[in-house]
Amino acid sequence: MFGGCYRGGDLMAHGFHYYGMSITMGLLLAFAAAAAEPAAKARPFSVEGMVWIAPATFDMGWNDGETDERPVHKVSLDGFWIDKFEVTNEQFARFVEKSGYVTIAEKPPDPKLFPGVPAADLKAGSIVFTPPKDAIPIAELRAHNAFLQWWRYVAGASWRHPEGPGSTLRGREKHPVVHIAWDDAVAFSKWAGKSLPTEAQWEYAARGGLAGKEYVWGDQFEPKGRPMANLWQGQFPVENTARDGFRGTAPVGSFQANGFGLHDMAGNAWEWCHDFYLPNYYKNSPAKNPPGPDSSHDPNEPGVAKRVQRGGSFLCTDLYCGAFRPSRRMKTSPDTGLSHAGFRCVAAGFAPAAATDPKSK
Ligand SMILES: [Ca+2]
Ligand SMILES: [Cu+2]
Repeated sequence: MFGGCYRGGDLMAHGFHYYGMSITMGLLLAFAAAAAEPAAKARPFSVEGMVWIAPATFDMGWNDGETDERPVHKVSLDGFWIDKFEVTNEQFARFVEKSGYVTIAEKPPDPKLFPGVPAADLKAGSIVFTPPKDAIPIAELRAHNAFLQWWRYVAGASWRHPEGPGSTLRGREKHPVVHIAWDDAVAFSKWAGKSLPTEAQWEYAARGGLAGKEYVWGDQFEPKGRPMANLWQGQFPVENTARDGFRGTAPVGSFQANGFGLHDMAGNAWEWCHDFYLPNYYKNSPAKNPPGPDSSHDPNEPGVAKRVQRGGSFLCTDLYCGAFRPSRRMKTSPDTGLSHAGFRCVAAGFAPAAATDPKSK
């Protein structure tokens, strides 16, 4: 069913996403689907730190990728603003300070959703990448539930404590905030007067003005042997050589921007999109400003509505997942936080020239 493997690999490095977050969460004794916080009051957004993306038509998708990246199809977008960087810890901290928002990972799971689990075991927490001691043969990386060997539910882990209690954000103020569930990202975006990008907006922005390129920087994975994004080098999941300079998240903007001036559209942290996940959406998605489907379906985990994540993370390798290609789609249940997942925002508005001249249309 997943024959559309990229470079003979598949999502084995990230079977976690592959098999579905909620299964994983059950297996890891994870947290409940806490209700979303009431939306914080919206306010006008600031274009500071944002880039204007002019209206355009582009080819969305990738015919050599996974099945759900096909077919390549024309999409037209209105202009929009998008954050140059992934939302950072210091930006998220400011939001929390002003709004009093509490993320899903910081709340204990609802016992009603975990009837068989002793109340004492239902501790607030999140899912942390925890490399195993011993190497995993590549064939086993592909095995069902192999990801349980490198993901762990850690009580007390949250955006404030990315590796669990005892870990802090000291020195990571400008790293992307992680352990952010979709609902958390939406709450931040509303507070900031923004929203989450649609898949189409995200992909067009990621391509940076290039057409038909495999990567956000061009055709070559590592031009002149130089890592172009914060990814994973070495034998996943035990050997992390950090040849790109970073073992975990990197300060946003540590790597060269794409053609639109956007940083980390590949690697560093996964980024939530607005859209529900539907594998065959491209077959009949609207040609103009596709808003995403009305509902979700993941054949791997029917019955769990999922949202899309894009861009890959510091755990992605070229050998296994290829998730840092701009067309690559990931799906995750919206209540799930992970130590490699954050977001960035978009906003509707006017082109910069129009914005500064009220007389122009
Ligand atoms: Ca790295
Ligand atoms: Cu990956």
